[in-house]
Amino acid sequence: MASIDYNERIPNNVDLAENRRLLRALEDWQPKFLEWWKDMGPEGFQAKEVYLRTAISVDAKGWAQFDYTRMPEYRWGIFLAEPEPGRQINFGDHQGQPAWQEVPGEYRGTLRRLIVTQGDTEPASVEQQRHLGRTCPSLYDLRNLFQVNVEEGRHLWAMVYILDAHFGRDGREESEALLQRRSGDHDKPRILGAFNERTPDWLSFFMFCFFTDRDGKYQLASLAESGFDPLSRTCRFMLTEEAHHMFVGESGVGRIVQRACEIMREHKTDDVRRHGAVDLPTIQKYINFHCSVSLDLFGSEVSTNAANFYTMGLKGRFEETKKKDDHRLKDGTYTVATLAGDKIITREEGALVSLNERLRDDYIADCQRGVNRWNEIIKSHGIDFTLTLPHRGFRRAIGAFAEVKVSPDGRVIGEAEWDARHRDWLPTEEDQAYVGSLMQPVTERGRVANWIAPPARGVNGQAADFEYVRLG
Ligand code: BYC
Repeated sequence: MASIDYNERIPNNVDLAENRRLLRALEDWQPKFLEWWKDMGPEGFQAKEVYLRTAISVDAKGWAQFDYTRMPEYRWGIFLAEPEPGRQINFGDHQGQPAWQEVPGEYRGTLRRLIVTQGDTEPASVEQQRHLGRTCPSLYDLRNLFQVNVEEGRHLWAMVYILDAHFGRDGREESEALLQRRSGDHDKPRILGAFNERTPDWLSFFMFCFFTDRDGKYQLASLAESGFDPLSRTCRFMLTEEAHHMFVGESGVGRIVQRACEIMREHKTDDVRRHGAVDLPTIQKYINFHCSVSLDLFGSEVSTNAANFYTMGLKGRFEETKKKDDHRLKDGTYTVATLAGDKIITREEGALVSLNERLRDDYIADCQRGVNRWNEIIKSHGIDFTLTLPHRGFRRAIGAFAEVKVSPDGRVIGEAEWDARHRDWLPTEEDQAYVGSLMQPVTERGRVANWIAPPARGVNGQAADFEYVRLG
């Protein structure tokens, strides 16, 4: 295994020292990245020491080293999963050919666009979360936020490495542009819709980690199947980090659910707001919002772009190599939800053009497993309430359902019903103001805000009252 050369400014396992041209490009980009991090990264905590996990190698032992670090000094490195000897392209028109080690010329533009779209989400999420440190519910949560942030920063490095190493001058221009777009900016927005939304409070943050980072998992898993080997290896290593982000989301929402249930039981009331917790119907509204925003990230149900990415061998299916079919999909069909007048029906579409919907199906099933675990918490308190995912057509801005209004239970409805009911389905200004009012920072060691249960265990085996961030 190639070890990481810490004498270099950029830790890596890609033999950077041997490639002076690439090293220079990245060393030129690094100060711009740090400037962006200072401007748009976590506000107010740049000089504090944080108990962070840093990857120092890609093997099981070395990728998770814990120590105190100031975020601007975090060692954002470039790590690719180990090469698979003799790896082939496993799907599409080039199936059976050796995996590409260099960009296939005819697909250069398409591949670059996929990588830029993926790369753009990483700094966007850091921008969206930059104010949250000020209102953390505990030092444990503050540390987890920063861990997520530095790793999104590393994922940006991962994509910039691919652009700089394999796309020459236009790659370097795209790397610069990734630092210039801004989440929510009117003139220079981030590329995908969800990454221009606000993340104003910690309930939104946990929902984002649960729903939006999970889109990341499925998109990265599809890119990990790519016939372009450097992209595949980069994404495989990114996925190891992504798992922690979804843990932060699922356990964060789970702890808020738990606190609501404890207060319901203790005070024999549904009105937990009076006791400073978040009520289950409000949590449901946040689920509806974040799930629908994230469903849009999979693109249209029927997409020739998706078919082309697959046929070209650039982006596979989730767990492509485990599937038992011809991996070309020219003849197969897939069941896709669509509109027929004011009814939602399913229809057989070509398997190739349905790849976005297939990935969305995998994603929804995974989300449902997490929601089931939240419902277990509710059930264990003897409370009769079930959290649900909204119907896939609810509040969509991309794809077949973008033109109509759909209720969370999957009925196409008119404007009048939407106007009358949407306040029951989505966070209202009052809901947001209430959740916002709970966001008072708790930074004493071992203490946790009243609206969220303490974590089940500490980070890396540390105690609950461990000093996860040194604020002194
Ligand atoms: N917003 O054929 P269509 C993550 C555009 S998250 C705005 O339906 P396609 C992370 C589309 O570009 C994972 N525009 O879609 C999570 C196209 O434009 P053109 C990010 C959208 O191309 C948390 C047109 O509509 N990774 O890592 O099959 C924290 C028709 O498109 C949207 C990726 O996304 C949208 N939501 O699929 C940190 C993977 N959806 O061609 C990180 C790379 C579609 O008409 N990207 N459009 O100009 C892709 O695979 C594809 O670009 C998409 C879209 C799946 C996103």
